[in-house]
Amino acid sequence: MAPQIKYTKLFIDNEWVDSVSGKTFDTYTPHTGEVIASVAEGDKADVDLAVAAAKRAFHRNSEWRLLDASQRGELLNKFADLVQRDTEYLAELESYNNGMVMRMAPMLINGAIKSIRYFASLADKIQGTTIPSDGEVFSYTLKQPVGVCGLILPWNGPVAMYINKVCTALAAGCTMVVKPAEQTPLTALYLTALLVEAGVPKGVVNVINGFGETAGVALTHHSDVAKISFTGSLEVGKLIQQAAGANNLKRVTLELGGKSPLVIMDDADLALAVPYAAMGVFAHQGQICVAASRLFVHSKIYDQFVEAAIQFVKSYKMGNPADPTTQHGPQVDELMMNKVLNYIETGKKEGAKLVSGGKRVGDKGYYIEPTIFTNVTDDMTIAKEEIFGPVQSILKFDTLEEVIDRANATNYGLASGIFTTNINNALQFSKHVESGVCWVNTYLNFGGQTPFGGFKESGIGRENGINCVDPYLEVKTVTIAQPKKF
Ligand code: TXE
Repeated sequence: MAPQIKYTKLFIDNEWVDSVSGKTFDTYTPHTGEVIASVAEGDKADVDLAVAAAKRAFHRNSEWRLLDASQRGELLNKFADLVQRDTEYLAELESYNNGMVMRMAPMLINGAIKSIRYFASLADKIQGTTIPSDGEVFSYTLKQPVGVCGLILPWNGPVAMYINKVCTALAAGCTMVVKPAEQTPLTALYLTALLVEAGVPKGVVNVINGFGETAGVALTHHSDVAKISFTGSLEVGKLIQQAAGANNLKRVTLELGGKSPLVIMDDADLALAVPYAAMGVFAHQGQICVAASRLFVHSKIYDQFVEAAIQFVKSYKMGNPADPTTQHGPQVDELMMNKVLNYIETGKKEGAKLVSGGKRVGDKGYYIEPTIFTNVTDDMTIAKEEIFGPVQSILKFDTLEEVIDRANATNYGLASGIFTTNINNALQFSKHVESGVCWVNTYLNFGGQTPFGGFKESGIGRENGINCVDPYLEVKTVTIAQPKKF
């Protein structure tokens, strides 16, 4: 049975409201392509109201600013309890609106709950330093919340992305306007209702559903927004950086795409490497920023690996993401499905060898078979551009030196991985690979405790980890004269 949809409006100053224009837009389920709800569509006028509410909530005498830091932590822990209480519903709603398979959605939400508790634990550990300045003075630093934040979310992991950004900003003491992706607004709205239930004060968290070109642009150009945290495409990341430069020099955190290399050495344990390589690129139908979309396999084991990879993917069960036995669901929407199918056609035209999958399945919903290309070379489009779909491109290499250079020959630098039983290979690769995350004999291993973000054009800044609140803080140095004699 489809999950009940409870919230479809905008959320401003702790009220569920229609948009100023009265406009709405439809949201769909990727399983069938059918409309499942009509959602209030915010644009500049609504963003202005939401930013004004967030600004009031940031005033030094507001309820929020007067909370103890430890009370912010308590609020987040209460929120974690509520997300835990409603995990099943949230997972079903995520799956319904986004197409994430039910084998995965509750797992991700459980991970996100741990992250909330981790961020909660940081709220009262935001500390400055005392500084031995020269002269008769005493200096110390204060770390203070940056102000109103604009949090722009992608559609590929709506619950996890909301939790990451909102809870980090709350731990830091900021107020915020959230813009969920237009494809997947529903779980963000429900999570906001849970924050209200947990007791978040008025105006601290506001949510504006809407499109990037209208609501997103209004937020990134707003002079009362002190910071933007964005996860999405490289193209939009660059626009956000430009918008920040064009007006008030907002602080910007960007988590963008990737073309992540996964290397399988000839000494790798293939019983481990084959399933991890498949999961690395097929999990969530390839719609993950760290997808292992360039799979480099050593020439000595190339044929054996390819054969095992083809056999492995045959066992994948495709179908309705709501069925808990389904491993492979639909792409998020028609646009993304067609984009991926185009990449598959380009791969064939440019001479890669299609050895598995490659086709759309059915004519309802947005299903694409898990697809494997062999004989892929570095100059091919499918080896260079982010596909964001279930396409495994297998390339051949001969030496570690060579594969490190080839792995780094990209403008992206988000994730990487190596499977090897030789510690020196692992150490050399992890030292020289240009990526924000490097996995050795594992892949897609995340946690609130480990920093996450990209080198090069994969982004700016890090989320998660002990310093995750820093991008939401300003450092203030206070220097006080100390009289010599008294
Ligand atoms: O992303 P967009 P799209 C990559 C992936 C995918 C491609 C396009 O390769 O194929 O991006 O996906 C908002 N100002 N990733 O089109 O447009 C938008 O409303 C302000 C990687 O969905 O970047 C949404 O909320 N905001 C990725 C969010 O930005 C704007 C996750 C992301 O949308 C805006 C998703 C603008 N001008 C896609 N334009 C990852 N890193 O995980 C759009 N938005």
